[in-house]
Amino acid sequence: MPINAHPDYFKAEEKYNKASTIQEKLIALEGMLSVAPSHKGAENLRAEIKSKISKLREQLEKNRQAKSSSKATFTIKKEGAAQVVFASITNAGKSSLLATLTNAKPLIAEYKFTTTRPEHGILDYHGVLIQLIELPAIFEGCAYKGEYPTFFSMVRGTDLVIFLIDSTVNETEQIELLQSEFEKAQIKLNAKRPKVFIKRQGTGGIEYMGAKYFKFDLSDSTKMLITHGYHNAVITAFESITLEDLADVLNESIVYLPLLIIKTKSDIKGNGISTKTKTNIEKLKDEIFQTLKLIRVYTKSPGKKHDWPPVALHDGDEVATLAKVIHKDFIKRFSFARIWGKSAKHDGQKVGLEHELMDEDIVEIHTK
Ligand SMILES: Nc1nc2c(ncn2[C@@H]2O[C@H](COP(=O)(O)OP(=O)(O)OP(=O)(O)O)[C@@H](O)[C@H]2O)c(=O)[nH]1
Ligand SMILES: [Mg+2]
Repeated sequence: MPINAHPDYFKAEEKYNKASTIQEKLIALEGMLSVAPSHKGAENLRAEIKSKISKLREQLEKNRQAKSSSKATFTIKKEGAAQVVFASITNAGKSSLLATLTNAKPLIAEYKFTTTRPEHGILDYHGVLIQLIELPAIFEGCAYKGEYPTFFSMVRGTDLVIFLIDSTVNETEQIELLQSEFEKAQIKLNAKRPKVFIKRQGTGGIEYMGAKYFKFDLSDSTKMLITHGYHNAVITAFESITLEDLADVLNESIVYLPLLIIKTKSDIKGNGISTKTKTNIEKLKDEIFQTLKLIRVYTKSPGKKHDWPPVALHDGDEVATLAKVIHKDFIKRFSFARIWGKSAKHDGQKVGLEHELMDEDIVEIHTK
């Protein structure tokens, strides 16, 4: 127990001791963390609270998954080359943007919490179809409330999250709120999984490799590993690791997703997008496409103009990937390909299966 903690800390701790459900415990622990001392001496206390939070969130997510496999849950059928989720506080303009970018006709209104279930539509980006989903508005504590856990579980499988930040309201508070609710739902945004790996062993207790990277007392991490059921294991780090990083890695329910932050209502304030004046809408489409790391590749038959629509591939994909997408037998019969565009040294360059493609390349595949 911290000697010099704020009275609020002890109040939160009391709440935690009285809590009976996982949700109540989580809310109390999150309260404890927010008022726990931040000085160096309290580092272990904070790590301990975080580890408890991460274990409970993991438990909550597992319970939810177990429940949802028997009952009908909320799903939106994935369509197109990628899926993108819009999240914001109420009234930031999610529905307006969805209606601007896609064929969807969601309800748009001045009153709060207009959208109560996820809405979706398809953006046609120069022939590449991208599914856009509006999440009902985020509010403090929603991650554990009502249908939100099922909404968030859908987000876990998505390709990109976009925070729409209302320029007419405090921006930092919005970002913090959104980030914290996603974190409660076990979704880390724009973060990389810490480079630490845990391998179970038959015997030998807990061993550490890369000692200089562990920035904590190893007896604390060993305790933590044992509570997660690791009695014999090798822990290898490839970069500096905190106790909190280790707790994250031990929590198998965490997913990592890319994030874009876009400001709305630029016709009133700021330099973001506006659905009223259609400002920066085309730029946003380009940004979505690029952040998804998608590329468009056009196929072509000899002596003809290229086909439409393009095939959507990812940065770094090779001719082989394109061949596989076109037909499963294409690779076997592949002889060579001719390329026009950014990846070609000259028009109609002859290349093999391992040639790396770029956005807007035109490819003519020749078979045996
Ligand atoms: N001035 C201005 N108003 C906007 C813009 N985008 C949306 N609005 C207005 O803001 C209000 C809320 O817009 P919605 O698109 O319904 O916002 P939402 O984020 O979907 O709201 P909820 O579903 O309630 O969370 C409406 O009155 C819109 O007309 C914009 O770019 N400029
Ligand atoms: Mg809406």
